[in-house]
Amino acid sequence: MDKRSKIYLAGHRGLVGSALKRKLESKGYNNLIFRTHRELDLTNQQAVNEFFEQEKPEYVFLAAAKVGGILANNTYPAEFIYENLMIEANIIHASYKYGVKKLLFLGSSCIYPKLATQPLKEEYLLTGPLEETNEAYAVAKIAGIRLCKHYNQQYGTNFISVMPTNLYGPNDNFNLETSHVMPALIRKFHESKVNNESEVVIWGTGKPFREFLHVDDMADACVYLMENFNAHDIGEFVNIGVGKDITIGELAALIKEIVGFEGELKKDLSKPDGTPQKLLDITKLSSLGWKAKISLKDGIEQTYEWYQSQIK
Ligand code: GFB
Repeated sequence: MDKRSKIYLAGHRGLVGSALKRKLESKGYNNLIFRTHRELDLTNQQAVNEFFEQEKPEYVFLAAAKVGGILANNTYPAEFIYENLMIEANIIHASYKYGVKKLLFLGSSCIYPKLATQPLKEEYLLTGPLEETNEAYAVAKIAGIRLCKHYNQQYGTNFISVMPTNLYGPNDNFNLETSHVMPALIRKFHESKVNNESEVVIWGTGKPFREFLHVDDMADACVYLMENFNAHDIGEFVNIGVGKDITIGELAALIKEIVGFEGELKKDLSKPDGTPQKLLDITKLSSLGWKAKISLKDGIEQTYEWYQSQIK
């Protein structure tokens, strides 16, 4: 990839896509192309083929996806499986058909079996049953990994897959029904503080462990891999994480402190816990020479500042 390469960034307005856009632009890549959802429906194969035929991108970052937190995944599984399968299949196939030099596909740590040994090594893929709350999304993401693998195998393409842990940061979805835990808790603690409320409700038991990576670190890792490696260096895919996790209860306590809320925590046990733990093994990533730089505390403080700037 050189600075003038034509790079298509799919999903440039989302959490990961917008971070990739900031990272690529700050590194001087000056031939980036984007389309909004309204301009290009990525679930429409014909529209995607026409776009690739016309634009002929040289590199693709596939950060477009239907994503959401535990409740959204559990409530709309048909949308999660259908939209993600269509987006991946259309973009990956068009990238092969129109000669893209390298593509980066983003998966998720929920692809691993629910009760896999921790930390999760890449080779644990498809060794056991998935977590029920996000099975639809996970199956779609596993299909994306295998599309890349088999296109590389049969057609000699250069499609890389990466599996990030739970991500957070600017441009996240802060809708309390559909978001992930991090933006939900930042918003809940903030609103309770501002409204002088006495308690904040967290979903589930607070016991599950989650690993959190700031999206600017994620973007940095993705660009680093695209600049320095090819699919055959990486193997089927590589985990992207920090190698450390905390419980949801500990996360809530940390956000409470950062926001400065002084009331109590209450648990809503009618909401699901999801998978008990999904800590990524980052041995392969470390051996490729990358590690995260943003601490969890700094990352949450920065994200809270961003959130406050948006609601003014
Ligand atoms: O982030 P989250 O929605 O998704 O939930 P997953 C993580 C944990 O936080 C669960 C708890 O145990 C939730 O019950 N939690 C506590 C909350 N309070 C809240 C709250 O107010 N909102 C939310 N959303 N959770 C998703 C998958 O799983 O992770 C996706 O569904 C994807 O497919 C994504 O893989 C990264 O970590 O459980």
